[in-house]
Amino acid sequence: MTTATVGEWAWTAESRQLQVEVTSETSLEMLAGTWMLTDFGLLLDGLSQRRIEHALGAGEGSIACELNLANGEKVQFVGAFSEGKDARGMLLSGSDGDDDGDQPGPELVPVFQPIVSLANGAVAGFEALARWPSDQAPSEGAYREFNDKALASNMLIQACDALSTIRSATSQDDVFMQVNLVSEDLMNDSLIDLVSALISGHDLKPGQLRLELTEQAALRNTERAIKVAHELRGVGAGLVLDDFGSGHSSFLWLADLPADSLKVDSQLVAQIGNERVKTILEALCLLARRLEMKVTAEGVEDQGMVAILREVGFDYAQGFALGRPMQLGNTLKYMAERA
Ligand code: G
Ligand code: MN
Repeated sequence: MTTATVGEWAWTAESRQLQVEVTSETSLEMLAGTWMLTDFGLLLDGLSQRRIEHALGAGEGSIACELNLANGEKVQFVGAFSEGKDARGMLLSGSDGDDDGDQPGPELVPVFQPIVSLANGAVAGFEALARWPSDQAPSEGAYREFNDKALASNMLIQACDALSTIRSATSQDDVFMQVNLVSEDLMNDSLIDLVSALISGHDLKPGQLRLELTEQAALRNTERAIKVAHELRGVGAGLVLDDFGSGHSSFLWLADLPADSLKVDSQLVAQIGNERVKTILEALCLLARRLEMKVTAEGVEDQGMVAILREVGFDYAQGFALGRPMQLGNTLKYMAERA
């Protein structure tokens, strides 16, 4: 099932008060009001009571909590802490999607791959990539059995948490984070609200959280994808056109999508030694510049390519030669070593 936004909530830590506003006419209206946390807990089952107490007690980071109401319904609290241990966010109806016959996967964890500026060699940002926790990795092929509809929200929430940590640990205030979206994510009514809550909750600058989209992801409903893309921009997210130059990527898509950045497919980048490919890449970089977009080269496996990429006109490079995808701890070490 697709979740829908049904309201908003705000938590004041000092008074331990939870204010809930329900905007749609559902049986969740019973949650509306200004509650002491202990009273609100009476509407929930025992485990959910402890879950929300724990989440609101954390005082920092993001909140993503599925609650079972005493009457058997489910609701999700999603949001983030702002300054001073107060938090706010939104209320989603329904569950992550484990009640419609699909088998949800175990929670995937993000790893972060550096995206390096070719102008100065500094790490400008990261792409968050989903990985199986090492102790839960399924056997080859089992992966496709799962339909994890909460993947994008989980990745967005965890990636923004990590971005906040990287920002404060490195005092590199403008480092960005790119998160991949697939077509199902574009159909999710709560995506914009989640992105908006994360941007304001983590006090991110415009364009600091960037969503990567492939044309493939949007093929099923291009009109919807373009509408969502504009909405994402409207709430302060950046947009990256992923895998450009491979498969179906067309100039029509480039014309219609309000993207600020272009990621060039690794197959094309790998053939930069071929004169014809180099000419195509030069033209692509020029085109991007005219459209006021930045260009990233993907799959850079050879350190020797860096100078050529700069000369051709790329702004950023990403690939094993510049940094492997790393868990947050190693990402922080990597940043400290380069500082
Ligand atoms: O589709 P997308 O561009 O989001 O895919 C990124 C994938 O490419 C990740 O799974 C990442 O691990 C992989 N990747 C990143 N850098 C390199 C590289 O230098 N070489 C190869 N072969 N794969 C890479
Ligand atoms: Mn990507």
